[in-house]
Parts: sequence; structure tokens; C-alpha cells
Amino acid sequence: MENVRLIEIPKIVDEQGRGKLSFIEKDIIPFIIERVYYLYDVPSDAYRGGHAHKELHQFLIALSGSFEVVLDDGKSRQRIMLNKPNIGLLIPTGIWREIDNFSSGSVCLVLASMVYDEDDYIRDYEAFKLLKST
Ligand code: T46
Repeated sequence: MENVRLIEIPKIVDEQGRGKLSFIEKDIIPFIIERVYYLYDVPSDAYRGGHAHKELHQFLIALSGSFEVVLDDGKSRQRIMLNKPNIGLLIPTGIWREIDNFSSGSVCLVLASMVYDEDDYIRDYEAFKLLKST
């Protein structure tokens, strides 16, 4: 799917056994971060998302646990599991996304290219399909 991709985040494994450290600097993701939010305490049978964005680019990371992301570009669908804190999913503009199968205690961190703007959402799937077909 065009411009959707998994990006590896650097991981430093401490030589004294103090665990791991990952960091995100400006050259890792192709947009300037304007907002950070996170999803947590999500029940395993809940689903989030169910919309596309007109302008927003996002980068999703499973900071803890796992969840699945369904991506739809209007032509095809794919399902990606995120379960590593050093792998993020880049979702560019114009992609429908649904997020489900949250494991217990999972945390989804999202880096976003814009501040929150409800006008940027396309929450109707038929309207999304129509937009993609024109
Ligand atoms: C996305 C997925 C991964 C705010 O006030 N500020 C914010 O930054 C966000 C993201 C949401 N909100 C409010 C808007 C709603 O009243 O929080 C409420 C829940 O938002 P929403 O139903 O859009 O949440 P999700 O988890 O379905 O979707 C969110 C993002 O909105 C969306 O961009 O891609 O997480």
C-alpha cells in the first residue's frame, strides 16, 4: 500500500543489563511532530479508529503489548500487527484505519503531524470510498 510502511526505531540494549532504550529523532519519521497522544486501558473486544484523515500523517507504536491495524486505501485492505516498541507504522494521509485486538495492558503511542482537528476526519466509509474513486 503506497507510503504505508513499518519503520525501525533505533534500540540501544544496555550492556550492563539495564534494559533497552529507543529514541525518535527528526530524521526517523517524515513529518514534524505537532501532537502526541496514546491509547491505553482498551478492552480486548473494543475497536478504535474507523476513519481516514484528509491531511494528517501519523506514526503508531505499540509501546507495550500488541494490537492490530487494518489499513484500507480504497482499493485494498491489509492487517498489520504491532507488537514491538522499536517498530512503528507510518500511516500517511488518505488511508482508512481500524485498530483492534488490543492485548491486556497494551499502549498505542501516536505521533501526529497536526494538532487535533475534527474537520480533518472522514468518519463515513462510503464517503471515503467515493473520495478515493474520484
Ligand atoms: C487515529 C487513531 C489511531 C481529542 O480531543 N484530541 C486528540 O488528539 C484525539 C486523538 C482525540 N480527541 C478526542 C476526540 C473524541 O472526542 O477524543 C475522543 C476520541 O477520539 P476518537 O474517537 O477519534 O479516537 P480513536 O481512538 O478512534 O482514533 C484516534 C485518533 O482520533 C485517530 O486520528 O488514527 O486514534
